[in-house]
Amino acid sequence: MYKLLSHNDLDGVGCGILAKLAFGKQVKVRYNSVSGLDREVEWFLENDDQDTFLFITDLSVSEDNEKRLDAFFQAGGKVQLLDHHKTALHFNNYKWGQVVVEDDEGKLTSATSLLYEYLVTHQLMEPSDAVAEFVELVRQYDTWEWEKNDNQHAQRLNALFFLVPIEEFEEKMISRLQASEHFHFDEFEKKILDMEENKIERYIRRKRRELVQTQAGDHFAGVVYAESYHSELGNELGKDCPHLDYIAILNIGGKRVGFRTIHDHIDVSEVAGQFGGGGHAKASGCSLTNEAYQQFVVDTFPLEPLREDARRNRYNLKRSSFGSLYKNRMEELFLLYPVNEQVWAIEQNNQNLEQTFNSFEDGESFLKRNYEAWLVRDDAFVNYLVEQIRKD
Ligand SMILES: [Mn+2]
Repeated sequence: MYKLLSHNDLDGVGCGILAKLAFGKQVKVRYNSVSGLDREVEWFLENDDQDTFLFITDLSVSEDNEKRLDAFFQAGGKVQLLDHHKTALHFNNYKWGQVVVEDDEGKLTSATSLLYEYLVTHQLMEPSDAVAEFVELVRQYDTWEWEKNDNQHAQRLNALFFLVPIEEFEEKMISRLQASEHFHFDEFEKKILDMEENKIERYIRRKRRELVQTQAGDHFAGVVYAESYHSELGNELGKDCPHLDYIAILNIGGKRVGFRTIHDHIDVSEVAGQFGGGGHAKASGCSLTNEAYQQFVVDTFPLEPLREDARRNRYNLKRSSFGSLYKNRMEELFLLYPVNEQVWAIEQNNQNLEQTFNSFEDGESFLKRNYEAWLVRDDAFVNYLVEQIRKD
């Protein structure tokens, strides 16, 4: 018999799917939260058949259980821990531990990709194209490589994982991977994934209209209230407002703040760290402490949302050699225009600002950080041009 204890996210469940493909009815699989694993390991050591081969994937155990598992192993027990998190590297000191963050070719790993390799090299499973494709989608999602590669299949696989109950997801994937030559979504799945994508798009558009801008320390932050779709929101709002260093997403009910950035020069784990939280460079979070509450809720509550740039213009376009026209809430007009190929300048109400910029993006960022200005619609642009002609 085999037992697999794994994480309850897509990568963890990917491991369960592989185990069931390899061992069929000979394996019992249980999915756990990060904090729930240790109890399961203790239960296994105290109650389960000691001949059972224990796999632990995508999670690592406490120090106490590390010792217990090693004692179990030394006494002839069969156990294999497979993980890809940096924080688990010390399990490589054990014969029963294998933690790989990056493979020999420098590719980031996932628990599912490590288990697949393990099962194939130990001849516990026949390799197949369909399974390899599924494993690669899970790996790309778990390592965020899908974003760089714009791998929509990986993103959709994770969306599907959240749309259906885990048991149903498992069952569907197992029968598909057994029966098909290539991994694919069926027609019904495509339909619900499309519906979900439309729903997220509408949600993000609504949230964009609620986004406020604030200065927090050295950074400019966008602040928005949202309970769901934090990654998608952080990504889309960040791309729509590249002048913001990061997006702070407030979940008041959960008393939490999430931080997301699209910029390589910003590390939002440091931002979260200032409030006692943590995470990764591109995604982090903290509890809504008094300080965080003051900074992101109290101080920003009176602010008006950031206006959106006109999207359907034909004439007043960004990076135009004639200049692009912006306006702020005080009805002041700003023309951002190229002086030559290297220099961009800004005219504020027909007066040149002192600063010049190396690129359109730098100039726009300056306008948006300092004036919260937005690209005006064509009709306002035409009025402006008419005014200019009259003056001349
Ligand atoms: Mn993982």
